[in-house]
Amino acid sequence: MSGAVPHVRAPLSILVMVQNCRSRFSFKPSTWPMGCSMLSLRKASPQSNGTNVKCLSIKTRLRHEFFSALQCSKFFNMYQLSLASAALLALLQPVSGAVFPPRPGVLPITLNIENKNLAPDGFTRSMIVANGTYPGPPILATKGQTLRVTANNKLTDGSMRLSTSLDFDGIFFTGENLYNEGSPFVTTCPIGPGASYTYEVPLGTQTGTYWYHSQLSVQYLDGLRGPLIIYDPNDPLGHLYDVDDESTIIQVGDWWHNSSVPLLQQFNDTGIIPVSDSGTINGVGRFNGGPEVPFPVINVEHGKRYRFRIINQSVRSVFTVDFDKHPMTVIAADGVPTQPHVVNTIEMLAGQRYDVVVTANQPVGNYWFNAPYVGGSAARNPNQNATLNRAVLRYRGAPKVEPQGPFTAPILDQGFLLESDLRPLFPQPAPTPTHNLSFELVVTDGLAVWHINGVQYIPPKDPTLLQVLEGATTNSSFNEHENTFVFPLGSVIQVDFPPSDDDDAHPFHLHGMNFFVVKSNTSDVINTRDPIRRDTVASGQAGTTIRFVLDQPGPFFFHCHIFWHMQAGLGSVMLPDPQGSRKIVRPGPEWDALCPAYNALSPEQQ
Ligand SMILES: [Cu+2]
Repeated sequence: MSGAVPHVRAPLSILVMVQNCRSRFSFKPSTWPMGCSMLSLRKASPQSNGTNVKCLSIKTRLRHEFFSALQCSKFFNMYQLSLASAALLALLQPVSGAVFPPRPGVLPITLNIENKNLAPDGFTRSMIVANGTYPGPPILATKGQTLRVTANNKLTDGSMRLSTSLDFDGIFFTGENLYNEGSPFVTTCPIGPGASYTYEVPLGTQTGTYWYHSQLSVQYLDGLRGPLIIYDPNDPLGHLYDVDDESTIIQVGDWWHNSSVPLLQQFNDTGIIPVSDSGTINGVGRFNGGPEVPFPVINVEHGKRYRFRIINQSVRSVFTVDFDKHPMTVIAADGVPTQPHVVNTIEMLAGQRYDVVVTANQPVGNYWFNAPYVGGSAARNPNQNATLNRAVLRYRGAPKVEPQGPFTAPILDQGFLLESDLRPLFPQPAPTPTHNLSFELVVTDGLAVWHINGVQYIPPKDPTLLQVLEGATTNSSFNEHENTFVFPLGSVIQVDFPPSDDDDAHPFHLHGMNFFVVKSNTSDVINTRDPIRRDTVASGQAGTTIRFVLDQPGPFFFHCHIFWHMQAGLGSVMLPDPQGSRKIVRPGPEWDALCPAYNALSPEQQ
């Protein structure tokens, strides 16, 4: 990559054209409003050796109304990274698939998604893993970077889905970049076996604890899940801890010995979610009667303070975590910093994350980290023993033995985290809603069928975003089962989940943004003054109310993070401003190719 770097006065409207097979840009620059920075576009020249350059033209007009003062820097980042690098450079990339060298600010990651026999809890099974490990390799980014994640689908084992798609759980997406968001049949089509896709994900100003997983069907139960951490070099809570690195990531999840395709068939046949065989902590677990797989070890040093980033990567189960004799100071929920709040025990639903600080201030020794779990009736699966899900917190200098004493179940009435007790570090009042929705979640007894207000979500063949690009504009553009709600840009949506009598609380998760938890399932208090913001919230027996601002156009998936429930119908799509989406979203040819390729696959290959 070489050539001139034309500096363009940052534009109010810009016309970008790439013509023919050579890199000819024509700009129609004018000036940025509100003093945005200069925009620089690096011109990529075609390879002089005559390699084919993709022949495409792109015409983008950016509208003035997107450049409010608040959005200025956000938009600038997005523009520079998404449009300039992703669209222009991708278009000019030789068809042979040459890889751009790493650039400052870009974090290139390759995930080879493949089948492999592993035994997380001592039982060997074929799995779906990224780069050979369960959980997948940690994606460790720094604030402001752009992830460039190339997923190479090398799946061959037909007992699991052969296609795949990655979700970057909790990461914010702009309307322009929504096509890289990875939700099958909402913003994209799955990646078929043998195919690849590169997700370009600018992280903007986001920081915190996130994760990635397959978003296709219940495929992530086969192992395709891993952490995604965005470190903040100027963390406002950085003075509270000494250690925050790969060793302080704690991933818990439920685990099955069978594969997702037969398990899903079993669910569809009976209406009963298959109960997991075990749980894992950082990919290691035990089951009744299984081998004594060594418990995972979390190493600490006396006197130091550790920022543990705890991620519930389960497909269904609720995990309740505590450290024996070590209280936890909660400092973030779902990536959003909170005012420090000391607890002993935290209940985590599927998809939720908590960052906690733990001080290694006990006598040098070994202590249990307990993570028992609940997901359905354990009596249905004799393999399951939730009390075997634990790890060893080991002080430096302690003997390499298991902690003394029995496993102790967490004491629920003492120091138990109530979500409603959390306050954001930077409080904002909840905005006033412009639209109200009420989501009543009802199961059909004996069937794997769930409804939201009587509607079972069934994904369309063409992703919502593709339909938008092809002209879908109103609620009636979508069939009932797409459960899609069109709103004007800037709408503030309030969603009420009325109290339910379900055994499971449903962890509702919104893609691409987070929401204000105005009423938590853990409290009767309505808090519009300083509610926490998160992206996955329990809706259950006490009722829950959330609000979110739809300030980016395009379809955002909103679903239960118990993927069995999502698969059975607990899904919906928030669709602000489809016309606006159509004007600004410009997926590249790699995205365009996904649906035709997927639709051409046999059902077994999908
Ligand atoms: Cu659910």
